[in-house]
Amino acid sequence: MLLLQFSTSHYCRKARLALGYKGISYQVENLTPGLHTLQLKPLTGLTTVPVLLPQLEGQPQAIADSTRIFKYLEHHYPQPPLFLSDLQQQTQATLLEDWLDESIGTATRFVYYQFRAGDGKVIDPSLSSQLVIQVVRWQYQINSATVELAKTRLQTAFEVLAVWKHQPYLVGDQISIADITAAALLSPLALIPEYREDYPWLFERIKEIHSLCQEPFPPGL
Ligand SMILES: N[C@@H](CCC(=O)N[C@@H](CS)C(=O)NCC(=O)O)C(=O)O
Repeated sequence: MLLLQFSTSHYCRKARLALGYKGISYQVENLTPGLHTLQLKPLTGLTTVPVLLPQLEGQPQAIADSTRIFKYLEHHYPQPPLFLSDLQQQTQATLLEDWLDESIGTATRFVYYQFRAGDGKVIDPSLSSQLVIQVVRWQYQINSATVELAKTRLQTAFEVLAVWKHQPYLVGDQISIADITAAALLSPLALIPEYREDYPWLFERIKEIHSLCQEPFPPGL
């Protein structure tokens, strides 16, 4: 099995956490941002990573999008489960996953790249790194106004995810797609000191989930 990814992408981290939790052995291929479209478009019709190539007879050639990757893995590798057996709980986990994907993963990206272009420049001040950051900021229209909106969305996320303060899992009594998605998509904030100081419980859970999924901790943790 091969995972096409960007090494720093939090959506690719999400796919790796699921693969790791299920104990599936796989290899990764790190694509070059910019050139990635040439490889992905003919394969999936999309331009985003992660893309999973099962490389198995009778199975799809390529699965694009982290949500579809979850579904593929659960179907073909049901043990240990990431979907909850209680239907109502699974619906809640699905809703959380979709909201985290569509709203919070993007908000994290905005706040993270704003930080890396400002106070966080010291993390990697090299010209090549700063160039990539500027291209991403241009690609996603990341500026002080859009970052303010993203920060407001993150505040909502901290309120919703505060469940983690009192219980190990967001829904039910076992890890689910909601926990994995939250752990991956909020992980870039670990490099931003204010968030680390204000939400220590969040980063403790992120570490726990990474350990459960045998995935190295994200930068900053
Ligand atoms: N909904 C997608 C989002 C993935 C995504 O946004 N990937 C970014 C990297 S973090 C990407 O591939 N961007 C490149 C592009 O859009 O061309 C998923 O869950 O897989």
